[in-house]
Amino acid sequence: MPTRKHCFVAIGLVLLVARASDLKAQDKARIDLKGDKTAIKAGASDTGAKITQKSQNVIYCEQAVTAGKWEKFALTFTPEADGKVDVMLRGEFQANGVQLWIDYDKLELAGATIVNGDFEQKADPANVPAGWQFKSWGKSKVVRGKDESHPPHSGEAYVVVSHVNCIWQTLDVKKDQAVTLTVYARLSASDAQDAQDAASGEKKDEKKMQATKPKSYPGKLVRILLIGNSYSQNASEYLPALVESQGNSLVLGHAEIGGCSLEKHWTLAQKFEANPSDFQGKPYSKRSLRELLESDTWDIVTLQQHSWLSRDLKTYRPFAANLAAYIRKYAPQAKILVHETWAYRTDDMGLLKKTHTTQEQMYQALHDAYQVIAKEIEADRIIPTGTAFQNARQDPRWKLEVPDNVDPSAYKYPDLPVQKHSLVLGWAWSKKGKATPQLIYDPKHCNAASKYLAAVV
Ligand SMILES: [Ca+2]
Repeated sequence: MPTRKHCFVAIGLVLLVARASDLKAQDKARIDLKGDKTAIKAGASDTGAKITQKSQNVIYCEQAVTAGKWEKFALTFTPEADGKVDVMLRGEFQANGVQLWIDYDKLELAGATIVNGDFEQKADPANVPAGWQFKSWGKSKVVRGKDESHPPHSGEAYVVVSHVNCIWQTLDVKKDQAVTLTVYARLSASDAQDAQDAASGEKKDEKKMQATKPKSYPGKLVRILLIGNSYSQNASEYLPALVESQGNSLVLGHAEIGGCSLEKHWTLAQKFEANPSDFQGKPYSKRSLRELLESDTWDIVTLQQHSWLSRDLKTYRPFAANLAAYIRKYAPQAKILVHETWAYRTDDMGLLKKTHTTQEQMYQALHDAYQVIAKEIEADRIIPTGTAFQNARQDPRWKLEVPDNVDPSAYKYPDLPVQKHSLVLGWAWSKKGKATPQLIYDPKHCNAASKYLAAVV
């Protein structure tokens, strides 16, 4: 029989659980501070914001918000040198993949100067507030007018932003001059509206996105970020022309380095996280993986292993899973696609010859590894480029014809050995870095035929 003590314990547990779920349900506004080579030190918040010093130049500040009620959000930081600090207004990115929409108004600073912190200055034609920069502007907006159900905190305008669709302004700061920021925030009505739309099954989001889609993107628009190497470059080279030929539009982002493995992509992303001003963490045209992930609302992000390593499942772990989690964190809307590489040509004198591996064995091993890893990271789909190549190669109509034991010295420019039905470059003349063309041999990278095939896949 339960004793009275048991009852108290049980009630206590119920209260604890209720409390935990209350805390979990709290929605938060989020302000990020990022010093450009300028170390900044987090100070206190007199409004109870949670302030996290992420690195010596980066501070995250989060504070609970409620719908329909403006609440003060205050924080203090101190620059350790003269320099520049970005103040970014955004919403929390919740663990369930929901990105919150937050209204902000009346941002004021002590210790530094802000432009248009009240969002009253007229926005440009795209409705971006004067003085502010933006990321993924689209559904974010300046709301102007005194709508009685959602009034501004002050003046006639406020801004609506989310985690991905955020705005920022760069401040000039002085060494040891503490900066205090105060702003008013509330859970946006547009967030509540989105939730209602989703619940009622209406596709208003889609309609809104189509309505705000710039005119320069005819037809359907797809945004793809490729995390890969020379193989993803080859495989996507003809994709823009192919998409445009159908009257549609493509935004293609490149997180690519020649010969790059999943491990290297991950290591470089970690370098950026450890120190955002470390140039090694920004290997993609001076941008980091995180900056690329956050630079657009990608529909698809692809992951690809280095071709030589692609046969070996061990080399994918744990880097494919780490990168998938990273993508889900910074591009939560994107589908993750695993982008298959392909086997080398049968006359490859490197990997195939040296490891006594046949083309079919190489294909089967890499295909199996991509399958396993796609399942492990819960990828949305595999792009079966290697399978398409292998199917084409096994078709008797497309049988490769290439002579055995080619002697390069026997060929004079522009003559080439016969290599009918090749799906890779193979023998080719190259002038790269040389005065006269040299006969080179590449059993891995695409020729025009396979670039086309890869783009179609
Ligand atoms: Ca205002």
